Amino acid sequence: MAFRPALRRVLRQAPFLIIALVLAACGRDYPQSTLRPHSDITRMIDGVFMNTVWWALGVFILVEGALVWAIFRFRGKPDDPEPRQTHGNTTIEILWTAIPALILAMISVPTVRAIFRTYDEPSGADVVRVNVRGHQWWWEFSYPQYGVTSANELHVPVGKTVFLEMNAYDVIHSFWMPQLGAKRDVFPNRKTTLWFRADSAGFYPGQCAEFCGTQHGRMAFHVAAETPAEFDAYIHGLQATNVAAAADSAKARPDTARRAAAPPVTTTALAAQTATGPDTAAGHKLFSSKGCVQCHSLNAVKFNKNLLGPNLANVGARRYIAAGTLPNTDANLAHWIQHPWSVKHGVLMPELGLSDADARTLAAYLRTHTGK
Ligand code: HEC
Ligand SMILES: [Cu+2]
Repeated sequence: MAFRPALRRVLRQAPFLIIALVLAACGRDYPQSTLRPHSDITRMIDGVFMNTVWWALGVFILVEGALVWAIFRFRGKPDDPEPRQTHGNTTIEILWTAIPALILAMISVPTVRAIFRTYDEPSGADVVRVNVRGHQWWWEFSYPQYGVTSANELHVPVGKTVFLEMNAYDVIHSFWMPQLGAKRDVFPNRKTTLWFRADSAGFYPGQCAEFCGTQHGRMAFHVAAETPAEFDAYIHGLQATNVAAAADSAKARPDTARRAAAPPVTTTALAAQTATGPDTAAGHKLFSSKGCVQCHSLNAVKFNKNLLGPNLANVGARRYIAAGTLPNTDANLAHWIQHPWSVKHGVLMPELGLSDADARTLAAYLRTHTGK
């Protein structure tokens, strides 16, 4: 039959496949592993997991040990007489009911306690609050205390408690940071929460963990846990993009200039935001004429129904674009702008038929928007 040679080929390669799998376990990077906890909440969850592992290991060794011992100790020989017949043993029955019940209690009490702890709502002036919103197929992170919003990169200060209040714009998603937090579903019309306190700086991967459409697998994000000073600089940079915008619109509409009363802006913040040079001027023009402005703000503002895309206030400095799908290189940025559907088929951002040159000009323009 036709499948026989194919089957033989697969079988011949199976050892290599198995070796590859085993070697993969030696990799030093565990991108989406909960076994490398870096926050108090994931250490607690890891504790629950290891507690279960040790108990299970103990049970396994005892039960299998007793089994193997009994097999050899009471092995029958062909001319053995029939063994003594017994019926029931109350002591043993009580023991093998009580001991498993006790073991289950040792596992379930810490587990249930940990589950409830993940639902705590931390309070206090020190808590950094973040509103998380799931969109097909990207994540929006707003900081209500600071009035800024960004996408796909959650910046948090190490050592401070972060409280996430989450929902979804369209369908059900699930917010999962394997090394920093638990996993929690997010819903269009219900708030769910999660908290964590990162204990070491790093750039940690996260992922949507609830099937939410064809590009669900490309709905990742990252958490940048950084020093409080770096975090402050990040927030101030985003705030500057909003201040610059207020100043710009005040310039455009002189009658509102006085009302806008924007706080003083440092010239460096403005310089970073204002398009300068022929390249960025051309990009600035393309950004409106090609319709990008329909969906994207260049300020760190929240999503709204009239702007279907993430804001691009600091897109030049994000490490990835398209929700963790592409490293943010110049070539990838231009490629995404020109052919978003070849990266994420079905994405809300349309193929706009841009020329190579236009895509490069737009990418160079967006690169200057670093939120710094
Ligand atoms: C109809 C709305 C729409 C239009 C028009 C649009 N985009 Fe987008 N854009 C989106 C959406 C939605 C995303 C998020 C896609 C995702 O990651 O799933 C996005 C993502 C992006 C990103 C990646 C942002 C990030 O941080 O991941 C860039 C860069 C971008 N768009 C640039 C542009 C440019 C430049 C134009 C104009 C040529 C444009 N977009 C036109 C909707 C739009
Ligand atoms: Cu999702």
